[in-house]
Amino acid sequence: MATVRDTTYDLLRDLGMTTVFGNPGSTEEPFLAAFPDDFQYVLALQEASAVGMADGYAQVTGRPAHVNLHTAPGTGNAMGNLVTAWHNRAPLIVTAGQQTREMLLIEPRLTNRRATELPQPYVKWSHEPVRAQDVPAALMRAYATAVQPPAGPVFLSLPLDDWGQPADPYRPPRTVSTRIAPDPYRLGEFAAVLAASRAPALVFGAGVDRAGAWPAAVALAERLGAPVWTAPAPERATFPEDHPHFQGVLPYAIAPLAEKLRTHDTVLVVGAPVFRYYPHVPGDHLPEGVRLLHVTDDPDEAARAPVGDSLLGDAGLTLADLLDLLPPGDRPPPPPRPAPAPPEDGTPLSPDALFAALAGHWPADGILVQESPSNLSALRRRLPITRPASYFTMASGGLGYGLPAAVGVTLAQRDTGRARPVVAVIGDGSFHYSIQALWTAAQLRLPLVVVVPVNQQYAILKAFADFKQTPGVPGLDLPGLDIAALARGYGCATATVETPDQLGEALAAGLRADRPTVLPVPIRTEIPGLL
Ligand SMILES: Cc1ncc(C[n+]2csc(CCOP(=O)(O)OP(=O)(O)O)c2C)c(N)n1
Repeated sequence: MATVRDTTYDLLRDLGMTTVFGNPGSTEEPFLAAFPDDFQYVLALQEASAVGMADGYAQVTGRPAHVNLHTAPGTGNAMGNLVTAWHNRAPLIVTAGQQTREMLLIEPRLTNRRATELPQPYVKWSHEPVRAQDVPAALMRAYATAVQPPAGPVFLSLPLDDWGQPADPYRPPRTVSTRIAPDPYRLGEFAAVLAASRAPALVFGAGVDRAGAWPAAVALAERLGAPVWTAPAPERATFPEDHPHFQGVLPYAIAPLAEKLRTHDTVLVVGAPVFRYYPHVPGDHLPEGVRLLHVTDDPDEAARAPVGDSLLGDAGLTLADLLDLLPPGDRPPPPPRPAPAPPEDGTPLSPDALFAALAGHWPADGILVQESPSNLSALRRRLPITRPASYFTMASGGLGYGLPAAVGVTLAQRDTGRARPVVAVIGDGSFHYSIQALWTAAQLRLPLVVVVPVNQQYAILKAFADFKQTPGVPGLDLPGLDIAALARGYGCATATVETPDQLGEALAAGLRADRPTVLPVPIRTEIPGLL
């Protein structure tokens, strides 16, 4: 007689979910027992890394990823990156073990009290099945919830004695759609506004990359003769950044962002919130007379926008439909933005010099994973992203995502056979939040290269303190950390990098290696401006 465990594995297999990211405990062992040969268990040494890896993996494969956590403490450790997965729109199916049903009333050790509330509000659905026999169907519902727009994480709490129970008859997977087509009438209104616009501007967000819609985004920009910005603080790149229409990333504060749009009369935002602000710089959200049109597949994102008219729709489908509706115009292309001046020479390297060197040695088809807060502007200025699905960071602002995400992205390159090279740039502070992901990369023999700009401080927080005029904040310096020793301790290769040439050599060697390489690079310690 088939057990709940048997049918659950059959369902996972039929859903194509044969990779499990996790960290095991007693409450998970009955699920993991006799782990099938055709499944892969990716062991993380802490749950933050399990979730970050799964998020990167899900984004690259375009499919939900399974994370298996240890009851309440494991879910607690996972929470920061679960917040990120929510904002990243990463379809994660998070399962956590629960104590034996028979004992739950008296709350034995490792009971997950009010299990379904713990991950809230950063999951789309949270459930503990009422009967053991409901576990497979709950998993199917979790899957359907995770992948439908807006995609995101879901949570199931699964009592450990459920797995051996006799199962209901097997029900094969159902399918659901993952894209919303825009309302054609409202789309027609949007197209009419754009066609009549004197000076339209386009603002693209991560939704464009998730939808695989770079070609449609480029075609629309060229059709309209419009400049293109990326929406503030993007978690993915949205447009070829060497295209003459590309103007950069919009600032993440109200007044400076509005200022950038001053010469336009219509702004079309696709696949991003309006807008992802960070420091409060008050002002009007838009210059006077500017009309904003917003395309998103998330009703909540549409509802909370402070300005503009919105249309629910998948970024790719909507852009394709707009192209069908908009006739070729005769607007000249916008003037291209000026190229940055060459960076200054000398050691330690400035962030600009480091990233100019990285760009100079960048591997064809390379993927960048980024968590380097104060150096972000320099990195994005020097290393344009020119291909889709090539840039990943967190949408949330929570550190501890980039390093495990890079491991998940690299593993997905191997598992999908794409074999694209992956380079992570992780600040020397950010490096420590999920550092144990390095061990997983080493065990999996992944050729990930991690560049660590070492400024021995939380520079971005010093910039924020300057901006808010709050001097005297403690805890912003990071002396005495030996990044190379830590990396070696987890099984990674390291090399000394102080010059652009050393970076080139170490990068090439690291991408050819059969294990991860961590490259700490001392950089200058000036504090850049926040905006
Ligand atoms: C989980 C979490 N804890 C704390 C913070 C606050 N925080 C934001 S940036 C930052 C410093 C990052 O330091 P580092 O990676 O060295 O980059 P730098 O600012 O020096 O470029 C901190 C602590 C955060 N964003 N997330």
